[in-house]
Amino acid sequence: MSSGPMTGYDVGKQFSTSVGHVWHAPDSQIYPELRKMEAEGLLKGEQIPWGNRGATKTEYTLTLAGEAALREWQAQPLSYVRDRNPARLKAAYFEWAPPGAAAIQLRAHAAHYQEQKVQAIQMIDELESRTNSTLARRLARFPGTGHERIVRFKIFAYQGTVAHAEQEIEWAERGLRLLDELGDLQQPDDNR
Ligand code: VNL
Repeated sequence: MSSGPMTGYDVGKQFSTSVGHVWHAPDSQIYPELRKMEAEGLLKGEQIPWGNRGATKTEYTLTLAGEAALREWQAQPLSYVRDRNPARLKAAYFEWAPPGAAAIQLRAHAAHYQEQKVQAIQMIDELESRTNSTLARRLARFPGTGHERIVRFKIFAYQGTVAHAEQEIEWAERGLRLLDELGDLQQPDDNR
């Protein structure tokens, strides 16, 4: 919305090619959230023509109160939650893994983050070249003097994603070396 007026449909489309890479939200959440934000005065909904049969759709625009809420959000410290990491939890109990299962997990883990890394690098390219459509829309609404920082902050966010993905790949590889060292076949001693 801070990149310009949008319908719920546009939000879903833009999301999937921009901020959705760092903040996943299901499509089903979009329309109720837009209505809630309108009720809170953060967005203004307007009926605009849709097709040529007199139908309309709701287009939302960020209000001044909505902009104030964005600044307020940036001024607040993040609250951190304690870790709940399924991959780490599972790894901690690999002694219960059937033969080969731990290695399969770790290879899948590395593959997942390899794909995430590729996508983040691709997004960094789109941002650097300013070809990403959400970014292009956003830049068109701000004077050129502000463009550099808008782009740099978005690239900065994805650099975090790349670094994290690399870290996860290294961790999975470390685990595979460990399994190799341990023979991968160790079953838990059944001392009952
Ligand atoms: C934007 C564009 C944001 C592309 C993105 O992710 C992105 C934007 C934070 O202009 O809001 O990947």
